Amino acid sequence: MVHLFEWKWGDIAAECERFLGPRGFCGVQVSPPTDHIMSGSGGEPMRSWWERYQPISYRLESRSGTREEFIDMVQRCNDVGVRIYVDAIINHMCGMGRAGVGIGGGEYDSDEGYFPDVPYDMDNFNGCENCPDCCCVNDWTSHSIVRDCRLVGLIDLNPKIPDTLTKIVDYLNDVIDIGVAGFRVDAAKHMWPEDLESIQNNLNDLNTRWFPAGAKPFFGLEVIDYNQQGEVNVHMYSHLGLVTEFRFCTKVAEAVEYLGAIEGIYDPGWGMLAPEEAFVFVDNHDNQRGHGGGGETITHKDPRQYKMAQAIALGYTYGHPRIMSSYYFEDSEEGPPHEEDYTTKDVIINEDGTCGNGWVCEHRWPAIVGMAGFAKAAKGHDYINKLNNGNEMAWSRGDRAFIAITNNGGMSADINTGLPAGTYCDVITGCGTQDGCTGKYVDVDGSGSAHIVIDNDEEPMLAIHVESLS
Ligand code: AAO
Repeated sequence: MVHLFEWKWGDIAAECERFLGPRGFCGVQVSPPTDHIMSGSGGEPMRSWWERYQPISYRLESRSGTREEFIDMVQRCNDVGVRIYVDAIINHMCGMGRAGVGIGGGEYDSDEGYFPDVPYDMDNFNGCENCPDCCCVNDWTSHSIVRDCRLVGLIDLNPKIPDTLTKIVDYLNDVIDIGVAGFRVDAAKHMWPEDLESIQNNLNDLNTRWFPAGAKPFFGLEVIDYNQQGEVNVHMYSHLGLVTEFRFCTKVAEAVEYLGAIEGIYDPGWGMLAPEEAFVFVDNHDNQRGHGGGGETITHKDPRQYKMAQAIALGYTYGHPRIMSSYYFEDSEEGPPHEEDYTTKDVIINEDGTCGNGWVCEHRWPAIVGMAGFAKAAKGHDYINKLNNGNEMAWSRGDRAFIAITNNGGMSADINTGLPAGTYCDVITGCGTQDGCTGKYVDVDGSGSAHIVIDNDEEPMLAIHVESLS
C-alpha cells in the first residue's frame, strides 16, 4: 500500500492506471476526503497540511477534489486492481474556537457544536466537564481523558450517542458504497475500542462490483504506543484490525545502522504487536515532520538510508508495509505544493519516471518499487537467514525471493539463495522499468548458489525473486 499524501483525486486515478496497477501495488491510502477548515487565522500557517485533520462535515469536497472526482478515482483505481483506503477522521471535528465556512462550503462553529451539514449539534459531542480546563488530553495515563477529552483541542465526538454513531456510520457507508476497500482510522487511540466495534458492526459489505459478496472493509487503526507504563496500548485494538506499530520506525532505523539488528525487529519484550497484527512503515506523514513523535525516523531526506530502510520493511517479515509518498517541505507545517491561490499543484511525471512540481514520489524510486514487487512475490513465505556478519546480511523468503544488504561499502560473496536455478534480474538496479531488466543479472546455479556483488554504496542491496527471472 502507498500513502499518496495530499495528492489530488485526478492525479491518484492517473497514477493507478499508469503506474500502481501495472507494478502490482495493492492499494492507496488517500488524504481525508471530507470538507475541512482552511488554516491561516491568528498567525497560524496558511493552508497547512493539517487542516484536513479538522473535518467540518462529511461532504466529499476537499483540497484533493470534488465528490465526482473522488468517485471517478475510486472506480478507475478499482478497475486496475488498486484499492482505495480512506483516512477517516471520526474521533473529532475541528478545533475549539473555530467558525466559518469549509473548503467545500459547509458552515461551522465549533464552540456552538454547529455543523449543519452533517448535521451535528452540541449533543453529539463529549461534554468537557470531566476534562482538565474543559480542554485537552493532558494525562496520557487516564484512559478516559485520552478518549473523551479534546486531542489538541479538537472537539470530541461521542459515538455512544446513537445519533453520532449513525452519522459516522453513514459517512463510512457512503464511501464504502462508492467502492473504497477500507480505512485508516485517525486517532483510534482516542476512541474507545467498543465504540469502534459498534461502528464496524453497522458497516455495509464492500461494493460487489469489485469485491466478493460479503467482503468487509479493511481497518488500519492509528495507535501510537511506545510502551509507556499505564498508557493506552496497541493490544487493546488488535481485535479490530491491523494496528499501527510506531516502534517499527525506530527498529528499522536501528537496523539500517547495524544490520544485525534486523532479526530483532519484532521485540515482544517491548510490547510490540505480533507480525500479522502490525501495520508498519519507515515513516508516516506525522513523524517525517516531527509530529506525533519523530526523532529517530528515517525519511526521503536521507535517500541512502531510506532505500535501505524500505528494503528491510518490504523484504523482512514483520507487519503489513505501507510506503510513504511525500512532497518536499522545509517547514513542518507547510501544506502541499500549491499555486498562488493555494490550490494543490498537479503531480507531473518527468521523462525519467521521477515526479516534478515538488512531489517526492518515493514509491517511484526504482529501488523501492523493485522491493514492492519483492514483497508481493515473497508474501507468506518464511524468512531464512543466509548470512549475518553484523553489517552484512542476506536472507531468503522460502524459495521465492532473496536479498543481500551491506553496510561495509560493498560486498562480493558466493551465497546460497535458496532459489531455483536461472538468470534473475536484480530489482534494486533495474527491473522496475517497463523495458525489462536494465540492471544487474544474477545467475543462480542448480544448487541455489550465486555470486553476489554489491558495488554501489548509495544503494547497498541486491534483491531477486521468482517474478524477476529474466
Ligand atoms: C492543529 C494545530 C494545534 C491546534 C489544533 C486544533 O497544530 O496547535 O491545537 O490544530 O486547532 C494533525 C497535526 C496537529 C493538528 C491536527 C489538526 O499533527 O498538529 O493540530 O492535525 O489539524 C497524538 C495522537 C495521534 C495524532 C498525533 C499527532 O495520539 O492520534 O498526536 N496523530 C493523528 C494524525 C495527525 C493529526 C491527528 C491525529 C488529529 O496522524 O496528523 O494531527 O486528527 C505521544 C503519544 C501519542 C501522541 C504524541 C503526540 O507520543 O503517545 O499518542 O500522538 O505524543 O502528541 C516519545 C514518547 C511517546 C510520545 C512521543 C511524542 O516517543 O515515548 O509516547 O515522544 O511526544
